[in-house]
Amino acid sequence: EYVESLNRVYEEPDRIIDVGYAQVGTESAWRLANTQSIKTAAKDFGINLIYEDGNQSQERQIEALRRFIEMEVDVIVLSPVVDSGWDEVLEEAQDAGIPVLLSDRKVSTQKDDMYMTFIGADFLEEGRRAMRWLAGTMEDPLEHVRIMEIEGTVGASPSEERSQGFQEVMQEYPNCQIVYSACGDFTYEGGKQVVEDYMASHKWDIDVIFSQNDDMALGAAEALEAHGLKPGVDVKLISVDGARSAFQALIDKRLNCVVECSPLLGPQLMKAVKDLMAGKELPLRIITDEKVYTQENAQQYIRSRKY
Ligand code: GYE
Repeated sequence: EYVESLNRVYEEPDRIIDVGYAQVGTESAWRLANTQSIKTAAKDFGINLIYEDGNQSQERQIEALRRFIEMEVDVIVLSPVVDSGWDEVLEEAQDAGIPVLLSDRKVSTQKDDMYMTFIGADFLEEGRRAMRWLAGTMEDPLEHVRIMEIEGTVGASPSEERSQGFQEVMQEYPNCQIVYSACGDFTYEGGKQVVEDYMASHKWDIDVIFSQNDDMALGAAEALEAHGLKPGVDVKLISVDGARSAFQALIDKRLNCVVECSPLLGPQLMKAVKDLMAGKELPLRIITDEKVYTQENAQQYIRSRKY
């Protein structure tokens, strides 16, 4: 279906490739680093990037995709804010012969040939890693652990899969229980609000907070401190992403564990665009390499952090 757009490039091999890129928004440190990585890589690869910020709204992202189709870009890159509801517009892109690549987050569609590849992290594994770390810190395996989960955007693949992975491992520890779960929308303010809301109607009885990103974890830490609790000591805090601010929080002992999720997808993404336009076959899934960081090793790694 994308032969038409490929032909345009084959006929003029020196022509610059136009990529329409629909980003989620500016909700987190991760996202800002992700945008930067993609913009820089586009320049390095000599690709013309048409950037659209979705401001965390699917509607805005769909409008952006329709503009890209209208402009007849060569390739569309989508980081979908939520995973469902894309069938119609992806069908339109397919009908126009424009290939779509997914960056960072996934979509769930009726048909499975609606995109060329998905470049991003293994969110399920990130969730499992978070719970495995917690299990490794429990001195008494029968110790009762009350967990608060601060979830990212509702319906986004990282939120759903981090939860799922965490719970999958948690099942092996019947003494561990998620007693409260609420959405913080991947923002600092959102994380803070979840803790504030809980405080407003409960006596504090949480041992561990599993926050699905750094910004929400740091917001939660601020809220705990405002109520005289010490994050990292009175409440264990686990986070995902690995932004520099989270490394600093590990060093300051306000955070206990960070499961890495790299936003530096730009080079892989632009390489995929080039390969696609050169008629090469793309793997259906490109996964990034990630680690787990703690108070013990944060100091050693903080200087080499790129985001
Ligand atoms: O963890 C969060 C961001 O989709 C993996 O989105 C990404 C997530 C990331 O807002 O910080």
